[in-house]
Amino acid sequence: MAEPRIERILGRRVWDSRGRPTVEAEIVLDNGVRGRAIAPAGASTGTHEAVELRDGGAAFDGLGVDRAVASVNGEIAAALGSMPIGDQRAIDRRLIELDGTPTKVRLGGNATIAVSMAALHAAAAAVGEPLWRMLAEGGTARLPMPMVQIFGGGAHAGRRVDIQDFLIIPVGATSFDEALTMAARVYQAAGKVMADRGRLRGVADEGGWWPEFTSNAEALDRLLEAIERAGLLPEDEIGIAIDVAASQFHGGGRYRLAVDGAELESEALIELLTGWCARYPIVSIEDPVAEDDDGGMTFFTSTLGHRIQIIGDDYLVTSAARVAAAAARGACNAVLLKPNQAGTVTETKAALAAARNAGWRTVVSARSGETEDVTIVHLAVGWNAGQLKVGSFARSERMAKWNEGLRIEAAMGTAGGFARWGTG
Ligand code: 2PG
Ligand code: MG
Repeated sequence: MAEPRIERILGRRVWDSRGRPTVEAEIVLDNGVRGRAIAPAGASTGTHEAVELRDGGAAFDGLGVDRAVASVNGEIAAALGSMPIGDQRAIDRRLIELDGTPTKVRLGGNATIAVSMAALHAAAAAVGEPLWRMLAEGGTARLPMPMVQIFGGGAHAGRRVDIQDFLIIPVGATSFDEALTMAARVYQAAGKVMADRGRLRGVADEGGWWPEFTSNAEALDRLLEAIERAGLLPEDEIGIAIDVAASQFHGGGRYRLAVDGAELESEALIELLTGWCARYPIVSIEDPVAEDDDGGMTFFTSTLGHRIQIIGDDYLVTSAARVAAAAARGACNAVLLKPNQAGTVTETKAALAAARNAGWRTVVSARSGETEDVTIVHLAVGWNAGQLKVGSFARSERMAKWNEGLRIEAAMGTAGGFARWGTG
């Protein structure tokens, strides 16, 4: 039987978890099989990442996606029409060439990633396999260790505190299901910790509790309290992770921690974070310094890289070239993989390969603006990425991902594996 080919590509405007417009792409093959995906959207975006094409103007505060949807229905549909669905690399190459810019500013990274991921879904549906299994290509597929936000912050919580994410990693878990159960306990306990202090004010963008704190460090104190209140052991069962997202409070060579009333140079910020690592069971820090602070990132990694995971997000923007360059200068030991930062699935996979090449760990991640789309869970499992970060343990755009992981774990049965902490 002839290989199925792309017959139609449909772009449409749908809405994300912040009630903002985003792009959905649907691919219809000539045998009637379909694949669909939705682009997510960041709030703390890196300067070097693929551009979300937005319309500007008055409507939706300039965040309309009519131009990106038009890219899908127009140029992209015409260029990809009749391509065989089985060759993702060729499809992504055509998208990259068609756009012709380093950051996909012409067609829109939101248009290209929606189409690229829709193609993956169509390809899996065409061979009748779950996406994760197709992506594993017969190799090892494992459920990832979850990284779960408990308190929001930074750009996801009106900058109520400066640090963006206060998260936990259930390092003692031996299965995905057990890891989520532990995360659920800490999440609920954290809510009680806030309620007891009369500080429960709802949740931030990714479902983490609103950070009603008097300092950044207080968030860590309350997180530790929540872990203990949940009846779990800090360090042995639950590790703490933070996403500093330092670019967000960096300017003119200084870091302004508004809630702490402090203005620090790179070295002082690193000293502060190093102090936190001594006081709290922190196992992972993301973007400890700003996206262009190469010296700071190398220094931080040389100081703490042997003890904790140091993730580059805005710093690496899911770029294989930036990962390789960072590895060469001894900056970071892990990469955050956000498909829409790269703009295609193939480029995301290349960043993962570059990280593996450097001996790094890899963390597949959602964005702060999400939807019911669960593609990233399949990427994390099928590529055996090791870790998955999708925000907190509330709001259905987050729970859709965790629940998809549970379904995959159940489908894998006894043959399934779980990326225990320390096993990459
Ligand atoms: C991050 C992400 C997800 P955003 O910084 O890691 O938490 O945030 O999607 O806003 O870039
Ligand atoms: Mg980040």
